[in-house]
Amino acid sequence: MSTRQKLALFYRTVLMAHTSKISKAILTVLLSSAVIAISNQAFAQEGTWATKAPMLMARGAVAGSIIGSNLYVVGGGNRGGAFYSTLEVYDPTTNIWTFLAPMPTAREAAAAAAINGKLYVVGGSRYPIPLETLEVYDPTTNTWTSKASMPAARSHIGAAAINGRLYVVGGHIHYGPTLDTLEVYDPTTDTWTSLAPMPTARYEPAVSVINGKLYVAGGMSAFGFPVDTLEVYDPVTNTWTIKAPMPTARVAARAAAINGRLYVVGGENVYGIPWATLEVYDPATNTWTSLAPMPTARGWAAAAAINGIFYVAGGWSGWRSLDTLETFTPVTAAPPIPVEIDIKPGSYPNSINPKSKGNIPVAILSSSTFDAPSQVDKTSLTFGRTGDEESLAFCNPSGEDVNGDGLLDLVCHFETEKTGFQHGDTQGVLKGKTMDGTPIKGTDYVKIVPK
Ligand SMILES: [Ca+2]
Ligand SMILES: [Ca+2]
Repeated sequence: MSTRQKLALFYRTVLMAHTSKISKAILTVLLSSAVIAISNQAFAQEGTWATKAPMLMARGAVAGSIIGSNLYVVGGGNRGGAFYSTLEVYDPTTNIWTFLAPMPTAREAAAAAAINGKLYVVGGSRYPIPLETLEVYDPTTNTWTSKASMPAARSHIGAAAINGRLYVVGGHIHYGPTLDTLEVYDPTTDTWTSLAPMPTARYEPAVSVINGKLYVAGGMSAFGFPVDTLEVYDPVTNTWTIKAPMPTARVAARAAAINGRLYVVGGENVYGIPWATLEVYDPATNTWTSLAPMPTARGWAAAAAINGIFYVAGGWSGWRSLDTLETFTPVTAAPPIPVEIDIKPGSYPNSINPKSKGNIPVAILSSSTFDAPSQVDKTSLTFGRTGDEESLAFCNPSGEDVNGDGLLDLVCHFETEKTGFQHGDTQGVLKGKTMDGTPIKGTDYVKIVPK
């Protein structure tokens, strides 16, 4: 028996659990240990979870996407073999769900994305039959239309829209192969095209788009294990890049992009135990951070971001189908307040010899609305060629008016050797925070000597 078959057997066991009090007790113990493991870890909060109105119908393996500022959730099933055609929409401004025209083909484990105000629902499964079906919902008419089918049927896929085209990745065929397939659908020609296959074949990945690139995280590998893999596809070059793996390997997690970062939530481990885990990936640093866990551990949900808020609807927790809607609102870092600085106050052109053993004085100038000596957190200051250099030596204890405008300015000194200046640099950058934590940033001209 293959690992996947064993896993399928495990799911069947889970499905039967509601008929067996003993199995249910065992599963409850497993779930409790998972919860304890989570609560023992430390998390950076960096945002808050809230519970919203539940869906009108509980379901997992459900697909979802955003049109306008509303969340559309479609299809899905329970773990007892039912498939649904149900479409419902959530309006965040009213916290109300509404049923809409059902999808022509009832199915679970499909994927959905929005293009030009329409909802595209592709693939999926009527267990054990995978589907190539593509159906499109138009909210303006509350009607469905069938479009060109995928070249081959597959379920448990990921999908996302980039530049008006629908990208569909991975998936599998029940009792058949796990797929690395990437195909794109063009609504303007109603045609499908095959693209570079994903490096790691997998099904039920978490998928989203950042800066026109397709991010694919986690999923179930061809070997029947959840993976932590993050791979990114660039449609411009038709190439894949492997990025830093997620801290938590998982299948049937869900992703959304907020402020250029990839949030991945929930999913299941190899035993089908649901995760509450929320992790965020920053493409700028290629690093992952663990955030506050979701209130309800689950996989197989529908998820999307609306106006910077991550919505997670429905899903499965063990054998149970959920109608739960929970939202995560990240704390967004405030943009830095620009401050005026004078490197080497009173002198110009601010010549700096990077080999000097001395310090560079930098004045942070006050204005009518900003009192630098009292408002700047002196311990927070960094200065150099990027502004992130930890080069602070000391700040003068009392303010001094370096530009003669009658307002006392703050003068601090930075160790030249730690500022990182190089020949050719023309600006110095100072960063820091105010006493209440608001970031500040200032720049001034520098001339690096000798030439
Ligand atoms: Ca100067
Ligand atoms: Ca001044």
